Amino acid sequence: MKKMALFGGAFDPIHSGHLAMAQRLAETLSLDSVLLMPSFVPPHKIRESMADGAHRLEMCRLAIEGQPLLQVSDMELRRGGASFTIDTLEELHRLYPDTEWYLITGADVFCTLRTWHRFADVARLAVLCTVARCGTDTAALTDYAARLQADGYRCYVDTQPVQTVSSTEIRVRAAAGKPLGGLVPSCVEAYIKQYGLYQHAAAMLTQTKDEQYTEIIRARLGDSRFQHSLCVAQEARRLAQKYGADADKAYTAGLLHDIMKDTPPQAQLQILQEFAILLDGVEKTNPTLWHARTGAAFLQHILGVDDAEILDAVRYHTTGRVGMSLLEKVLFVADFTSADRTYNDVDVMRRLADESLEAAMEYGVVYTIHDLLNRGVAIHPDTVMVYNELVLSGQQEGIQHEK
Ligand code: DGI
Ligand code: FE
Ligand code: FE
Repeated sequence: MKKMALFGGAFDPIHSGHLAMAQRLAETLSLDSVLLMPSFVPPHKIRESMADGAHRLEMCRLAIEGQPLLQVSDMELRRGGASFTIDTLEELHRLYPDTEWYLITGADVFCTLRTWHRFADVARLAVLCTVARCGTDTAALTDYAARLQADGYRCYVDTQPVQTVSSTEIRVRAAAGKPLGGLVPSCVEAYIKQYGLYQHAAAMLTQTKDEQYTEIIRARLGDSRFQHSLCVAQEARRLAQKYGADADKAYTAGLLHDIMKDTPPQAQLQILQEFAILLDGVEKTNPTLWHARTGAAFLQHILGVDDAEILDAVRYHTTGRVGMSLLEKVLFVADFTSADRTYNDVDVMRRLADESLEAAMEYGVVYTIHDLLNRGVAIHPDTVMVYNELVLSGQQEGIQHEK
């Protein structure tokens, strides 16, 4: 049986680190060939500084010249639309029936494999492989692999590190007109120069965290959900300024709050499992509630967001809870009053949001509970409790006013 590996990625551009990984695994696993496959990037997800598919493909072709074990495939570029790795693996299995497949990913991506669309099928169709990188944490990698193996998945980690190369650094150097000094093969360097690729990349050096998060949610969300997130971020900042919450945190929380909203339930279940998050009874029955839990976990463990207030604001943005912080309330209300919202009572809600956060919250919670009752859907206990809290404190105020 032949042994082949799929090595997918943006390859923006392909560099010496990619090539070293491919060669290393080809040798240690005695592969017959490694297929480099540049990914299609949908138009609304393209960064300004990104090279288009034809260029990324051509650079891969140039880079593998004279290397018989490496091949390039334009399968995903030709397919168009964002491809899931599982679709590609299934097609490869059809095209090359008597082949044992390996899947090569970078070390950082390897540690997110369980969150991939139809991960169990991916792992069934390919042995999951990666190579450690100089200066990164090999223990984390081997731990992750050990847990995959304990669950019966086939994987392979080459712990002898290869050179760490950053595509970002290459793009930034290209933008500054600096030599790429061996980070890419010389033919690729000449190609980048010839076509003037990455001319806008210098801006990325000064990219703020929020700009990076914006790129991340742009890549993870459909267009309307992405627009919604931008609108909630702006609205959360405005409300934070009005009510004295931290406006920067509010903006960031708004950007990130729905980061998992377009992730299929199956993939969200994997995240829940991965980070040992237990759902309560109502959550179990209602997948629309999961994105708040998986979102907070993804932010904390994968994006490295360490601000507990932001994490809680995301975690409770759908159900609410008793004793919400100012930031939690701001995000909760902003999700109702953002510029993209068009439901019937949205102007009532916006007017209330300008009078009092609590009044707006109460209106929003009542609106949601009505909707859930109409649809015969269970109401999360946190939503019931925050409703009671809001109603009771409203009455308290009423009593004090009368006195
Ligand atoms: O993610 P968004 O669409 O921006 O808004 P969201 O996170 O507030 O999600 C709202 C959806 O969650 C809405 O369809 C109602 C639904 N939902 C289901 N069960 C509950 C619930 N919302 C609350 N607050 N409480 C529930 O028990
Ligand atoms: Fe949400
Ligand atoms: Fe939302």
